[in-house]
Amino acid sequence: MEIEKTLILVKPDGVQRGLIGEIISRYERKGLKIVGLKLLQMTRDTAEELYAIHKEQPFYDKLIEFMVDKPIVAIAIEGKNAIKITRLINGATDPLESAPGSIRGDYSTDITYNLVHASDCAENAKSELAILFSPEELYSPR
Ligand code: FUP
Repeated sequence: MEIEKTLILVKPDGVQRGLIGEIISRYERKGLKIVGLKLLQMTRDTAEELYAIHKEQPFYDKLIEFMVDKPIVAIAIEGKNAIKITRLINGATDPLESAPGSIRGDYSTDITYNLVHASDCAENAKSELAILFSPEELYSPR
């Protein structure tokens, strides 16, 4: 059993469409624990840091424009195999592959405006959490 922390973002389309509660409830119902939560607007610098790995991709500029200067919700989630499980809850990136029952499968038909982000491996989860949260903003038992 692997207890992991991961970063989830409710992207601007999820906030704008009034789906924050619906989206968060899916991770909670699964039994994952919220250990950090806030609404914020990412600066261009933060978005570029988060998506640095995609810098050479043709969709990069559109992705950055979509993500900056609009409200998003950042969620730090902890639980058994949280990285893999949150990505299953989110559904596949390709809207033709995202299964009904997943967040993207139920609420999105678009590969860019796809409601949620979840870190894809332990290394990225650690660095992405550090981009969005200071250590004091994350719950840890005393
Ligand atoms: P995911 O891990 O499912 O969020 O997806 P990726 O890491 O493959 O891509 C990161 C983000 O780039 C996606 F959430 C949306 C965007 N993207 C596009 O806009 N077009 C593409 O063809 C692929 C990804």
